[in-house]
Amino acid sequence: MSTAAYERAYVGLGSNLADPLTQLRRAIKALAQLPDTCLLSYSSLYSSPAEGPDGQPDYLNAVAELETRLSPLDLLDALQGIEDAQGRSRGLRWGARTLDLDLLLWGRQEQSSARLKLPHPEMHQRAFVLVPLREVASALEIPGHGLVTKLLDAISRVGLRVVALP
Ligand code: ROI
Repeated sequence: MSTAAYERAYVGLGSNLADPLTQLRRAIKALAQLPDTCLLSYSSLYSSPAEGPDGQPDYLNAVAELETRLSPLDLLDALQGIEDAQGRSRGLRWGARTLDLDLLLWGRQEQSSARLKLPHPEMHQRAFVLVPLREVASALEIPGHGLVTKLLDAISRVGLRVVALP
């Protein structure tokens, strides 16, 4: 049993293959069952056009708020275990995927290793992350980048719409 303190962590969920609504609902159930971790809340599920390479189906995105005693790397391993269990294949870097779980924030930790960068390096400029994140943590500040609400003022939310409530 770990003696580590609990930290607040945020996970971004995304899917654009194989029935994304089912993928995200399954992933949320799996997050609720992680060891040494409580699922505190999760956002509405948002449909959004794929950012990056053209020609992909729209994504379904959401954010989950956790309290965890897992270290960042143990949590990352656990998230990759959920992705693998839901048939994620690791092909193209920005290709379509059944399930993508991004560790966005782990406490106020800032780190940059080959496997894990915290905060997630693109989160502060992605509406499909910031809009659901604001829903679960309206006063949150991203270390190095500022308040989620302020960041949202600066970016476009075109195409993002709620398709299912939490
Ligand atoms: N675009 C959207 N809208 N949502 C995602 O989750 C997402 N994930 C990705 C890339 C390909 C960058 N585009 C995305 O990995």
